[in-house]
Amino acid sequence: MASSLSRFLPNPKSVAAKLGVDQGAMHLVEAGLPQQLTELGWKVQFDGHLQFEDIWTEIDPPIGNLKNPRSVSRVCEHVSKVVGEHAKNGQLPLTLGGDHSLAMGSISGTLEEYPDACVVWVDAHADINTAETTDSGNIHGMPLSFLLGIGAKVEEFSWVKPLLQPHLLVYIGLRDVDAGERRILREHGIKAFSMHDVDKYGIGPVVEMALDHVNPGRKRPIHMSFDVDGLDPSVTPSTGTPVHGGLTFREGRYICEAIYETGCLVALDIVEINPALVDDQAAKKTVEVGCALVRSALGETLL
Ligand code: B3U
Ligand code: MN
Ligand code: MN
Repeated sequence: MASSLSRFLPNPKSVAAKLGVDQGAMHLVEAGLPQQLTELGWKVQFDGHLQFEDIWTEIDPPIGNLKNPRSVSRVCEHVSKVVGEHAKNGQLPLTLGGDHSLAMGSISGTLEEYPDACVVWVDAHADINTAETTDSGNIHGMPLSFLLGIGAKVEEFSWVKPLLQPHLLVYIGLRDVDAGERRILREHGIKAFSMHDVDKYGIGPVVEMALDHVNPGRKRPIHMSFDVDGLDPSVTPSTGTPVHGGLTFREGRYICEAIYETGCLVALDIVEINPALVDDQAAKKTVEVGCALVRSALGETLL
């Protein structure tokens, strides 16, 4: 097996409004993730801690109400090139966040190499606001609208090719979706399995239905983008925008195991771990859960 471990670590002036999320990746690596993957049989190529000091700019006034637009755009463009390069080499890029804006880069990189790839997005949030609908101006609440080409064009992000088709995106775990986002999901017929669906059907059938929607023959490459706030805050407390009523630890791992079992996974993101939040014990727990999710997605089995 060949794999690559790509890391995303922006300048301490993080792309997220809450400082500290840039440290998530560092903590996952220091907790031993590369060794854990080596033990699973992966040949891990670690790209090192990408700091983006030369890319991040202190003077970055909002465009509309988008925060840090130039810095985020440049960092994501860089991530897209790194991920695209690894994908081209037949490696499986694992991108560790950092906040979820980075998926704009990682998914762009995946789609360059695998234009027919589908996206499984695990999250409490839909991250599909546009420049017009966003209230917060946080770009981590918007990456999917750029990838889908929905909403007003923002010149700064013109490098993002709208290569993702709405029927190739599916969500699992949603429970905090803005009114404008609901409208977008409805208008574009985007399939979403909320926590209501997980409660109603159980996680096994939900993953099956999600895959039947985006990948009926299980032949398409899969990019899974996993926001740890998809899990319940009791499981992953150290994250910027926790929302009660999320996935259990087992449900989260089950999703990862089931995606691995398809044999279609070509790229993975784990994002939004912020070790600066809550306390050290919470951070340790969240990082351990993050490592476990990655191991499950990359082939760790229970028996
Ligand atoms: N939808 C809100 C909240 C949010 C989205 N993603 C996160 N928070 N992490 C927004 O800001 O767009
Ligand atoms: Mn997210
Ligand atoms: Mn989220």
